[in-house]
Amino acid sequence: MADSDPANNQPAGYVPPSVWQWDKGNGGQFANINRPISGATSDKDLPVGKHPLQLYSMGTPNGIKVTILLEELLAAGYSGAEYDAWLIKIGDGDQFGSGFVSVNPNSKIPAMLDRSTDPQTRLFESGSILFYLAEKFGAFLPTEHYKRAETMNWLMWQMGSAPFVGGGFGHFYAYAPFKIEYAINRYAMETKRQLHVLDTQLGKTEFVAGDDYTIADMAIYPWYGGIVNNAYSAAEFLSAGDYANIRRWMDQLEARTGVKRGRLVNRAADGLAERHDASDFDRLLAPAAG
Ligand SMILES: N[C@@H](CCC(=O)N[C@@H](CS)C(=O)NCC(=O)O)C(=O)O
Repeated sequence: MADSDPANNQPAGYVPPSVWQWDKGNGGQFANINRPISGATSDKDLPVGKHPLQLYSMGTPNGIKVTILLEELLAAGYSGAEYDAWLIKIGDGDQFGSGFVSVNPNSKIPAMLDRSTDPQTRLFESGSILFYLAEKFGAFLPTEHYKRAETMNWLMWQMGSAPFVGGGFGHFYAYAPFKIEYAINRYAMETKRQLHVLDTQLGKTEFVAGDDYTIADMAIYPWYGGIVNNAYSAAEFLSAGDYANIRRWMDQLEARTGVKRGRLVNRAADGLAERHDASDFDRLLAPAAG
């Protein structure tokens, strides 16, 4: 551990104890659902609808990656991608119900069941879900060797990088109970570095992995497009308007029906809490009368 004068620590005088103890009341947003152990805290079955694919999720950046892909598949005519989307309220701890934990032992959305296979297939980790669906339907994942590898490069880049944006920058800038300059500077630097990586790539290619629109775009857009769209109210702080290539790519994606629909799913406040049929979107996406 780097040497430091405890007087400069935050809070002043803090010295990490030899054995860490769980302080339930740390005051940060989400403190009530964070625990140092895994597993179910209540017995609760998951609902099951009529379609083969059952999605248990919430309309966060990790959640909408999957609903964008499902809506893109449906828009492209893959009717087997019909799905029921159930809302898992992570702020209320729904991810710790026994049914959810049996699908995702990591207690995080998104999670999915494919009931068309025997035995049925459980899915967790958004990148794994995107890959599974792209393979199952043979769509949005190129088959040529180089293009497929490049798509997976960028999908894995997103899965490895975005936790620094959400769990790092977003947490310390927006959710921590007080502002820590060191932490905010560290993660703002890394978030801007990642935005620059993406902007540079999109200066060379139409979509992230090349000429084709793929699951890599669907994974990356909710996070980095989210920052440009002012997630954490941080667009100005991060000068997000400077990334013109990201903006150009976002405009292309946001014009797509699949992206428009996917962004609305499992959002109780400003979209569809649940989604069971394409007609569920009608009241939200219908042109305003008059
Ligand atoms: N690496 C996971 C991350 C999933 C994740 O962090 N989900 C968050 C919401 S975006 C969650 O469920 N949080 C609830 C909790 O931490 O208890 C993925 O990509 O699926």
